Amino acid sequence: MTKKESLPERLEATFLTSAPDLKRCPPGFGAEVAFAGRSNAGKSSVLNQISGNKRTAKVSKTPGRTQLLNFFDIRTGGRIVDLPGYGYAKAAKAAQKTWQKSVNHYLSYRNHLAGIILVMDIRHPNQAFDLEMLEWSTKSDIPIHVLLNKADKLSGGAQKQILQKIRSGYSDYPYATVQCFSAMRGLGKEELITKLLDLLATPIDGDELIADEEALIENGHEPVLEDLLEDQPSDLPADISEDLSQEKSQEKSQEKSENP
Ligand SMILES: Nc1nc2c(ncn2[C@@H]2O[C@H](COP(=O)(O)OP(=O)(O)OP(=O)(O)O)[C@@H](O)[C@H]2O)c(=O)[nH]1
Ligand SMILES: [Mg+2]
Repeated sequence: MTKKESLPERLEATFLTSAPDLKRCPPGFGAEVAFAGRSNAGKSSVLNQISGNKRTAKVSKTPGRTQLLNFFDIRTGGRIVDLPGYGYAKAAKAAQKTWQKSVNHYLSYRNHLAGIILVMDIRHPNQAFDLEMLEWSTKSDIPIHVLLNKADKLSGGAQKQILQKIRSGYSDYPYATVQCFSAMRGLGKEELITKLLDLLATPIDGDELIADEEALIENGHEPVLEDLLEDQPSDLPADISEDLSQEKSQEKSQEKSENP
């Protein structure tokens, strides 16, 4: 995608299926790009912004909304997989373990994984889970693109400052690219769509889903990401702190199924 005029304004995305674990993921078909990140960072909102449809994925003010691996077909080719978030400490431990295991196994063993969009809240970047993802993707040669989401919460100057700081701190992660984004306002959309089209066009070697994850684990293929169940956000710098309770007070009730 070199010519700006040929860049689509949105990537049409159609919900395909939800899977509770790797075994129940659909057979792979083309490249998959996973949206990963802490709970409430805005993964599902990012997908809705780039698909131009607020209803593509379910969004909630309550962290922990996405609890299944949600697959979306992209009309121009490939799939996006909206993953459950990490680090929502208030969720029942057993439930957290179940869905975080499913994320770990998906990332560790899914053949079709071509890249990761790592969504962070720009006000709480580089949490333990984020750094682990960056390290793992670097070791595994999986391209990773970091979105500093909710940029609308900060001034343009503060956005630039944080972007620069994060970029210059990633010298150990040569595959990582970083941008500011706002799922609410669409800021950074062209850059993200360009990146996604590139990743979604990745040729995939070998086709089938690795069906037997247990066998892989027994053979010594440990999942790459481990327990980060209580990865709490660090304190906000005073100049960009804000009342997070406002987000909670706007909470709307959500339907039980994650997607229609
Ligand atoms: N101001 C602002 N709010 C955002 C933005 N992106 C997401 N949000 C809000 O953040 C909250 C969480 O968004 P989700 O998209 O559900 O987050 P998620 O990462 O999918 O969360 P889980 O499914 O729990 O992992 C919602 O209240 C969104 O409206 C953004 O760019 N700006
Ligand atoms: Mg979500």
